[in-house]
Amino acid sequence: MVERTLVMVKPDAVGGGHVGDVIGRFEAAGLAIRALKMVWLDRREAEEFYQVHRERPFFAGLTQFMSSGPIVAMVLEGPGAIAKVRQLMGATDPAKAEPGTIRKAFAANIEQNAVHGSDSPESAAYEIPYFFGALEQHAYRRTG
Ligand code: 3AN
Repeated sequence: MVERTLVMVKPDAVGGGHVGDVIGRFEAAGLAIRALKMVWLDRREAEEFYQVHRERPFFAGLTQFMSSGPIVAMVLEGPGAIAKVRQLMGATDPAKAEPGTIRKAFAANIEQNAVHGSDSPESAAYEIPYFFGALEQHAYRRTG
């Protein structure tokens, strides 16, 4: 099934100069970029994005980190895009991430872990419109 998923290059990977590498991995895997922009979330915006984690012990640290610098948000599309992105990202904890994954390559720890991808169609349905309106998503034909 063709799906759309919300991906973020997190502040650690933006600061580390890995934006191009991360996006390149998704493109090389055949995913189509439907929308893309750089955003610097404020604390309240990060809290709203991660509201499902509000009760978790790491919520304060996570939202502080996610508002510490700009992120690059994008919508990626393709067959099974949600699972495909999560496979390319690797495990949440980079110490457990498979070799060859984005988090294995770039993540410092479980909190500063380089990249985000929606974990379900329900999450994608909340996360995509959080960043992008209909006019910012583009259904061109990918020829390469
Ligand atoms: P994923 O991003 O792999 O879907 P989630 O949804 O469980 O992981 O967690 C969302 C984000 O919260 C993670 N990307 C990570 O930055 C942070 N996080 C998750 N678990 C922990 C933890 N135990 N300690 C610190 N931060 C965490």
